[in-house]
Amino acid sequence: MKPAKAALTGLLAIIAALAAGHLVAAFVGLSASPYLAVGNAAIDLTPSWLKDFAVSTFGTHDKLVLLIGMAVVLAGVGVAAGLVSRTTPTPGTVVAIVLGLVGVVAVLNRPDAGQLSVLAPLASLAAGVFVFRHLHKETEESETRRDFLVTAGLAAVAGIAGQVLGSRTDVEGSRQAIGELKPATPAPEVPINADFVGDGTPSFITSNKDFYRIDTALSVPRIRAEEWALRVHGMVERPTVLTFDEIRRRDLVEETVTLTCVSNEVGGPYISTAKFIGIKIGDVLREAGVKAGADQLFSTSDEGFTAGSPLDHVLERGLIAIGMNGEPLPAEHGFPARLVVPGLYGYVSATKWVTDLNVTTFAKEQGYWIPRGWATRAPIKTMSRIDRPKGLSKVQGRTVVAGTAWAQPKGVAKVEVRADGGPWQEAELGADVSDSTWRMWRIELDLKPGSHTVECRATDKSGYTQDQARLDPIPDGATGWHSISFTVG
Ligand SMILES: Nc1nc2c(c(=O)[nH]1)N[C@H]1C(S)=C(S)[C@@H](COP(=O)(O)O)O[C@H]1N2
Ligand SMILES: [Mo]
Repeated sequence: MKPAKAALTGLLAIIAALAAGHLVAAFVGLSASPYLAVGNAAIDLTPSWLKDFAVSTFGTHDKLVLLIGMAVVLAGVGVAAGLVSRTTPTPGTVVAIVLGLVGVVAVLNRPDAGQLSVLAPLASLAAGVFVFRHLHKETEESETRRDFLVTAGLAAVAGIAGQVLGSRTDVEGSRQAIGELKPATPAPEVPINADFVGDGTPSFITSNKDFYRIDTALSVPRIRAEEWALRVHGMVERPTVLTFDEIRRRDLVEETVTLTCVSNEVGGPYISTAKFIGIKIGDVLREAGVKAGADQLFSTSDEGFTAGSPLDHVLERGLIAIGMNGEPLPAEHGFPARLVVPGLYGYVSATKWVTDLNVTTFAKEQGYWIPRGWATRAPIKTMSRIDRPKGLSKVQGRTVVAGTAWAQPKGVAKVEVRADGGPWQEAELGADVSDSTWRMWRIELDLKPGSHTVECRATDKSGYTQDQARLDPIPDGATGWHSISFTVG
């Protein structure tokens, strides 16, 4: 086969593969497009120095530069695959399969990928192999030219159709169009002595990427901000509907809040803290005029999850959040909007992808988890957790015990630690950021070589000390003192 034809065969196979995947992705979520998924994977895998370089060199065009760079590399691979397949189509076929599998892996690793998303890279794999082998056949020059033109035309149509259809549900595009969210009232700076990361506590603010995640949805709901609206109705004088733009045009507040999951075991990981940006639910409900007798705010999400919160608590503290740590909410954390209510476990308050607020009574409506055995009312329990030493670890030298404690919305007043059932000793506390957040602590213990067990307990600002009795998370949250056993070497 002539080199020019061989090169073009490889190039067209690549283009057809990408276009086919992009088209299928339009139906299963554009983030499943192998081209975009590989790009996103590249972004996630990029070391931060290179990311910083890219941003400082290309600014907000850094993503475009990446996509163009990928296109150039892929074109090169296609041409090379064609050229090494001049006598037999086998090498090019192998390249098409390998690239297809890279797409499969990239798509399966997307956090927002739905169950069907693997269909998109599989379509790419099939299209790549088929087109390559079809064009590779020795045919008359005129027939070759026709086949090449038809392939290029079909690929262009598929790619453009995928982009147009897919962007209807392109959440990332919608998120990015929102740009920076500037709160009129920013949260106070978190002081550097709020955590003891060096001693093993989590960082005070959890990054969006590391924020714990709990939801019942099989795939992340994909809602564009432009198409989203929040209905406010029920026992109110003036039912209303709020759009995303109406919310963001209001004076936005920013609050640092620790979210906590009721299903957290003693010592468990389902707790994280972010700076949430939004508006007060209380303002919205007071404008709507709450009628006498209502005692529950019943919130419903786009995909059907529901939560019922005590109305008085929500009027005082609840937020309709549209931002998290300076960005629009990530899709997994409820984009375009969610509820955040300091002091209540997530399952009775923190509805993500929220679309409906019904002011009602507890007698009338039950949230998603209530018929499944969980309590109707679930204020967060005063708790503490040891983060270091790790269980069964070996500690050399002095023993620093460090962890976190929480009692939203009361706030943490004291954390005590004891070793081997001895006397309680008061730990040093991190800066008191807010009663709606966790509080880090640390203490140095003088322990002899050998095995030891340490326990911790928190006291909140109401003077209540957390319960020793070990209770399971169901129905309204675990209790008990966290304990860790380790060896001093
Ligand atoms: N739509 C929806 N919202 C939801 C849930 C859910 O399953 N679906 N889970 C709730 C629970 S149990 C918790 S603990 C918090 C967790 O929020 P996160 O995933 O942003 O950490 O969201 C709450 N909001
Ligand atoms: Mo939860």
